[in-house]
Order: sequence, then C-alpha cells, then structure tokens
Amino acid sequence: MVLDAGVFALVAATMFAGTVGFVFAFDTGDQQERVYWIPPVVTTIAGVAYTVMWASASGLLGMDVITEARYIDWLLTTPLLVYYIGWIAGASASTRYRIMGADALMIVTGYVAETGAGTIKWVGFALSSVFFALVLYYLVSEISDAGEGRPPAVKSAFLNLRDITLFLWVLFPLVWLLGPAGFGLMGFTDYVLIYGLLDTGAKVGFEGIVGFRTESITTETRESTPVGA
Ligand code: RET
Repeated sequence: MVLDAGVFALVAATMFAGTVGFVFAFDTGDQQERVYWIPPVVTTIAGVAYTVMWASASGLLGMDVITEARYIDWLLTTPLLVYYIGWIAGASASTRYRIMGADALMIVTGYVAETGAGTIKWVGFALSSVFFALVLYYLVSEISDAGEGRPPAVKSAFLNLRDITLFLWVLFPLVWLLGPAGFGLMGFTDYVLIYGLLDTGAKVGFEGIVGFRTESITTETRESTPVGA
C-alpha cells in the first residue's frame, strides 16, 4: 500500500504540474473559446482523483475508494478528451456528442465489469468493449473524414492527438484483462503503476501536444471558421 500511495501521489503531482504548465507556460491567455480549457480541466480532475486515491491508499480516508475515484475520473475526463479531438477535427456537433455518449457508456459498463462478479463481470466487459469499438470507429471514420478538410497545422495536431489516443487507449482494456479484476496475472501494485503511466500519457501527453501547438491551432482555426463549439 505504501508503494501504491507513492505512485498515486506522483501521478497526482504530474497531473497538477500539467495544469500549471499549460496555463502559465503556453500562449493561452487570449483564448476565449471554452474548448481550449479542456486539457487543463482534464488534468485537474485527474489530479484530484489521484489525490483521493493517494489518501485512500494511505489510510487517511479510512475506506477504499480507489476504484470509485478512478472510474469517476474516467467518466468525466475521457468524454472531454474525445470531444476535444472531434472539435479539433472540425466534426459536427452530432458526431462529437455521439462519441462522448459511447465513451461514457464504455466507462459505466466498465465499472460494472470491474466491480461485478461472474457473468455480470464478463457481460460488463463485453458491453464496454462494444462501446469502446464504437469510440474507435468514430475516431477513424467520421472524425478522421472531418479532419481531412482542416488547414495543415490543425490537421497535423489532430492526427497527433488521434494517434496517441488510439495507441494508448487500446492498452487500457488489455491491462485490465491482465490485472486483478480480469485474469489476475498482474498484481495490484503493477496494475496501479501501469495505469498511472497510461493515464499520464493520455492526459499530460495530450495536453503537451495541444500546448505546444496552441498558437498555430488558434490562428488556423480562426481563419477556417471552426464548426460549432
Ligand atoms: C475497461 C474495462 C472494460 C473494457 C474496456 C475498458 C476500457 C477503458 C478505457 C479507458 C481509458 C481511459 C483513459 C484515461 C485517462 O486519460 C474499462 C478498462 C474497453 C479505454 C484514456
């Protein structure tokens, strides 16, 4: 539990550092559109969730709410990440809301898989995987088609964000299958460490890509009139 608490604390600190870095180091001061604030909002939510996980693993809370904190974090942040990808690709509002919906259902049914037993667990896993497949499908079909029409810098940022997401997100269910809630081939501490790294990549890595490209994204999206948002 000491090692787990250390990992949770380190990830929480990295998430908060991501927020502070994004807000102060990048040229985001004149961004009026709410969508620009999605990356730091995502790392702040994760920072709070990991702080709760740290407090829980250290015994400060007197109860184990690690799983709840993880799934509430994912329920709030993963729809925001796919919304952002849809926005930067210039996808329609309907596509953006559909991918958010599929994503949220993936997390809710994933929670059923995580906490349920026997048949319920595997039905939850199957349903979550179907919603996950839908999320991936929207990313490579409608959203990628929309991204094709974007100006070069925006398109390139979109492709970076889409690809880091496709690559990292596929690892989440694989790690789950190996971990304690799946086949139990991996111990809890390894599981905590790997998810900590994946969460950091999917959120702080994502934020870094957006941050370093904010200026070109802003200029080119203004010139090409973004769809909605
Ligand atoms: C679960 C288990 C059930 C089957 C599937 C899953 C997928 C989870 C994913 C999570 C992504 C989380 C991210 C977090 C932080 O940024 C729930 C593990 C399909 C894809 C990106």
